[in-house]
Amino acid sequence: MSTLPLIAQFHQAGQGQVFAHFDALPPAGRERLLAEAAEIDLAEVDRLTRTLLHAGTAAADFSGLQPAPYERLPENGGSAADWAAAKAAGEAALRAGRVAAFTVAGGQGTRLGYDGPKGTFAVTPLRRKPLFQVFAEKILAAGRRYGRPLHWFIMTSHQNHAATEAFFAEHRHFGLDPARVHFFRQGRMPAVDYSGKIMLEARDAIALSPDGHGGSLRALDRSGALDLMAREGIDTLSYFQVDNPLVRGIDPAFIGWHLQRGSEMSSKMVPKAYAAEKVGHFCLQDGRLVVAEYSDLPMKMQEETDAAGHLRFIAGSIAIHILDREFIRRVARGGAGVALPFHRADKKIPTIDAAGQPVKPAKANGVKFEMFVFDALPFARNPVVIETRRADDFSPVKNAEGLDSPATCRADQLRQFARWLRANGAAIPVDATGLPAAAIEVSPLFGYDEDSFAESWARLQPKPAIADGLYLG
Ligand code: UD2
Repeated sequence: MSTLPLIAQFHQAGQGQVFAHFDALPPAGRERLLAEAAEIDLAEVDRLTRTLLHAGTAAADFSGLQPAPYERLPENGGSAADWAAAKAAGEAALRAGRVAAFTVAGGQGTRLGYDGPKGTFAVTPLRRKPLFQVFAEKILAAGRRYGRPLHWFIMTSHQNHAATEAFFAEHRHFGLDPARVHFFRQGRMPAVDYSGKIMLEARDAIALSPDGHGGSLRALDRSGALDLMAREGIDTLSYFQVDNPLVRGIDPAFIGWHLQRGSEMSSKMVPKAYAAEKVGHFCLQDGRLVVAEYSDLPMKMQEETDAAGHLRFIAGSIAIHILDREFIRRVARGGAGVALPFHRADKKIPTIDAAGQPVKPAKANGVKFEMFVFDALPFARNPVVIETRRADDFSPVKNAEGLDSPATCRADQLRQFARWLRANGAAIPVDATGLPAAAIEVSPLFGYDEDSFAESWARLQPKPAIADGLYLG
């Protein structure tokens, strides 16, 4: 760490342009700029500029890439006994209070065109519950079921942190104990132009943006979340994204597979629906588990099929993981070659010209740097990938219309509720895709997976008629 004053450090690193307008700023503007500059690790920016910017965008090396093995569901040839043992082990861990939930909610929701933290987006078919409420109720219900209320960590961004906290306060944390809901901000990285200069967004503001969901590992460490987990006897963190209300956020079988194998990081896969589906691929490279993103893996490889005509790289990553607490700490601190790599994204970055006037670029004018959480997998001991049913775990809200939109997610929720009802003997007509005609909704507090649903349904007397507008709460 240099002992030079901050501004001098920027000059020395060739980044003096950050302070070009400093002398003309009012005190509040100076303070803001200095605070933002203090967040920046100049050595890291220099390293990224040399490796990711000036070295160009060399295509990733996919030689020797093999499809990763995974634990198949019993219905697809996996061992029912192994799955039952995993579930029992996961339930024991939940009863022992070893598990916490973790949601990454720092993204901007740009594609959805929704203004506000994405977790506040209304998503359920009848009650229009926001995403955060769906997760909160699942966590509350799982805590009651296993007799140990769960802690829930939520990673926000600088942009949506205050709004997220206010939303929870306004809704009384959806019934959760506020002392067990923990918000923390993810880190930020400066954007650089094509000559490696840190960009300004305004005369008193650096162009900073979230450091990617991979930044969650550092943020968990920095925020004290890992220490809190250690104090509470929690060693297992269940990670999911804010955009996916179908997720089994607390899944005993998944937790059990992870713990029984002594895994440091485990993941769920779904068989890809079609070659061009936009998910990462679980692969083996030099014997290590890696995820090759859809934007990186050449389409020819994505289209390869095996002798039976199935996609060869079939294992799609749906961004659901379990992480070991001390593994997070190790990766966050970046010891002995285990640091997460950064990825570059070329973007149109609003900035200012030499006179301090705003510039709205028409094409990409710089680069942002992001980390991805799945890049931790190659460092993990004994990583496990398990198969899950898409219908039970994955229906994200990403786009305003079409694929992965509020409409497709609503239909998938309705199908899930209808499946649970039918499996327990309720007569509810559905179409060929399993979609019921009636608008129904099951509160996670009534049932958040098939087991908890079956228990509540068995207790329910008299059974309600299935009609439009039925809410089981
Ligand atoms: C991600 C995965 C993709 C697939 C898909 C499943 C990447 C690069 N790709 O695609 O392989 O698994 O999800 O839905 O991850 N987030 C933050 N901070 C950030 C950036 C993102 O918290 O700086 C959160 C964001 O709030 C969201 C999640 O990470 O919950 C995913 O972000 P995304 O929408 O950028 O990922 P996507 O859809 O490109």
